[in-house]
Amino acid sequence: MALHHRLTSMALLTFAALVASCGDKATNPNNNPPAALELNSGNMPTGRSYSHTFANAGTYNYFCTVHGVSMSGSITVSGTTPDSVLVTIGPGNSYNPASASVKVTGTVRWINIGSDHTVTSH
Ligand SMILES: [Cu+2]
Repeated sequence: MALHHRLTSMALLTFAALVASCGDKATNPNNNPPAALELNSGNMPTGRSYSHTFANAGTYNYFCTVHGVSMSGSITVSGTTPDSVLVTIGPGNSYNPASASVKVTGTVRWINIGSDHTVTSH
């Protein structure tokens, strides 16, 4: 009886430790799924455009997943103007302008006049 009671207590303690362990993992931000990308155009063949409206101020860096970080750009979101900005992709592996600014709640539209590219946050 005493042995059985001790084993049951050990089993319960082990179970409680496992539950606590799982709880710790669930609240560990390092194990959370990655946040959705702010910019994620997917592949853009020539002629394709992609638009994104920025809700929050900040600097948003992006690159082309086809050509790597050597093809990069950034959007600065701040202030009250302009309402929108156009970024041309190409010719060549470049965003023009590479750095652009738009107001908070403003929209950036990329239009691709080159080969396949993407607009992807990094
Ligand atoms: Cu590219």
